[in-house]
Amino acid sequence: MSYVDEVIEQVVKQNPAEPEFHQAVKEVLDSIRVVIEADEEKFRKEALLERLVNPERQIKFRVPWVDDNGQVQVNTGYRVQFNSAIGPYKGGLRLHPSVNLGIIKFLGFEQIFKNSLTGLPIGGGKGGSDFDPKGKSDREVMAFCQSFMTELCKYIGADTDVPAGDIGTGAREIGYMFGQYKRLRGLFEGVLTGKGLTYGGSLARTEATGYGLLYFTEELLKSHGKDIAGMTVCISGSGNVATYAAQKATQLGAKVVTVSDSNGWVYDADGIDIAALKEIKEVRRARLTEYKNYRPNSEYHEGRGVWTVKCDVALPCATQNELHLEDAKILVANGVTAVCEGANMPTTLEATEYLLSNGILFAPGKAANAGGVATSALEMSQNSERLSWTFEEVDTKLKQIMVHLYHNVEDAAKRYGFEDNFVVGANIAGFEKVLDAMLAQGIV
Ligand code: NDP
Ligand code: 2IT
Repeated sequence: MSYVDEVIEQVVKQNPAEPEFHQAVKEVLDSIRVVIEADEEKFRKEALLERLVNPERQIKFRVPWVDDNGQVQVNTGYRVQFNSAIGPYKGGLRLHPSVNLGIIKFLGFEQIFKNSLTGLPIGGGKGGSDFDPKGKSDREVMAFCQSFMTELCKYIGADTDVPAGDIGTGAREIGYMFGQYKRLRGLFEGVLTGKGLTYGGSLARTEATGYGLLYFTEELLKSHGKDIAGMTVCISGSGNVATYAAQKATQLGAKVVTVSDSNGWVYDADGIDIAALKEIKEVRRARLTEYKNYRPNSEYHEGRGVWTVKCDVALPCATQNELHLEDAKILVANGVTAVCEGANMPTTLEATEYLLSNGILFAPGKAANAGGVATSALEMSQNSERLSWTFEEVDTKLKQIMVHLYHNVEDAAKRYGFEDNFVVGANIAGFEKVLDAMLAQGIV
């Protein structure tokens, strides 16, 4: 059996009940097969792949907190410090009831290659908890965040591991966590990114993942002789990534006709009203059912359905495995040109294969959504030099990073004979730098 297949089999056997982690490992190892097989015996002897798929460290801890009724609640906290070959661990914290070790490991594994692709010195990590911020009071969220950080603060630091936001973790949660870290460790340092602007946050970090997704998509289309202006775009999700993807797509002259949440989805033929979306989601923390009050001509539908709407560009921006094979078939039948992932691993392996084999321009999340973590690294730089850059400075750097990233991925795919396969291109380009650093640093 080939070394790659051996390690895939081992991962499945040694980590049962972690299907998302298996999925992420299979996709990456399949893509880098050509690199490994060029020198298989050397890599096998070095146990290079075993070292790649085993986190350097994984921390699991109890998070007790008191709810508004005086009842003690207990959640589970995680931080997986996956790979520090090219820099301190970097990656978000997900707060969602579906969180378990396998989900955090898949996200941490993806983050290794994504962070490498940004060209910046950041390693891969991820964390979170099965705590659900939805429907909780601000005091309950604060109580959870303080308890979570009371344990997490032992393992992180501005030069060791720098967490940030992800699903369920926004500016409010980062603020409470930063406050508690500072109080416990006595350090005002860039230990978290996505901070508020008055205490070390970076301008444009809020917008960065969505904006970066559109800079990438625009460059991808441009390189294929197409212009995003005038195109119809379907977006799933209505959180941080979806909102700023919708905003930038609209600014670039495209028309965004859908957004969604875990209950249902909105179709607005005239183009999503970004101001209304922000007020509903960011200010009022309400549900998308409210959107109709702002735009009476729009439609609200219960359940899934975003991918049934005819579009030129599809941007899944909600969560993993939200775009299935049936959805891919409808998108192709409706003449979609590009599918670019704002979320992490939103497209199932079968759907990805279907899109690729039908000649759709498909951009995997680790490339297309890297603008968020890239801007986090820019926030770390600003914190280190104790300066803050203007919105334009950060946004210009973000755009340069995404355009460069696109061409790097495109070149890597071409170099190995997989032209226009950006899955292979992203995995190889991300892996090459990590591989070089791991080999140089010896057996650690
Ligand atoms: P938010 O919490 O701001 O928004 C998440 C959105 O996705 C909400 O609309 C939410 O709906 C929806 N959603 C979450 N879980 C599910 C589910 N199981 N089924 C259907 N819909 C769901 O998160 P972000 O926008 O920050 O993150 C979205 C995706 O982008 C994630 O995959 C994340 O890992 C990825 N990402 C985020 C980055 C960032 O900088 N924030 C950077 C790179 C990637 P509801 O409100 O109903 O739960
Ligand atoms: O998936 C991701 O890249 C993020 N949630 C952002 C991580 C970060 O450190 O900004």
